[in-house]
Amino acid sequence: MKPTHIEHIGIAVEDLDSAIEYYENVIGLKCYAIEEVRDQKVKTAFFKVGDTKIELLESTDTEGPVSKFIDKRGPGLHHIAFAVADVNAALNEAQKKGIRVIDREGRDGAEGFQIGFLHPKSTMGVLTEFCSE
Ligand code: CMX
Repeated sequence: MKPTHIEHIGIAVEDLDSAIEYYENVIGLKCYAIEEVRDQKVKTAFFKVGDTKIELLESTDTEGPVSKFIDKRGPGLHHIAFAVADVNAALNEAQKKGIRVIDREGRDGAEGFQIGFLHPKSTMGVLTEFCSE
């Protein structure tokens, strides 16, 4: 597994509209897509910065991972996502190296990507995602 770049940085927010306003008016980025990802119980907003994206995450369900995260830790940096050629191979390889995976194989994420997560307790506190097109 060799990631090509940081595909996106996920940021948990309480209110998508006001977060979009901040990234547009203060940081100067343009939101180019808003998408609900039912499987992940989130509504997302995307901004491009070079090869990397900022993904804002607003929870759509009080039992969803982002809602739980905000309840426990407050809004803020949620995860880092590495672009890889094959998400299943990357998850497999991490697992073989003794890393605890959340997903054994890729699932559907935003923008048509296949995504899979490594558990933050196994990755020095950083929820880590692999994604492939
Ligand atoms: N980053 C770092 N640590 C995190 C974390 C995060 N994003 N989310 C939870 N944790 C911590 C918790 O605070 C907890 O730590 P403590 O025990 O020290 O308090 C620990 O991880 C484990 O928590 P848990 O109770 O076992 O599990 P949770 O129910 O909180 O779930 C997690 C945590 C990571 C397994 C779950 O959020 C998950 O499966 N995430 C993957 C899916 C996801 O996050 N989807 C949203 C984004 C989707 C997208 O990008 O489209």
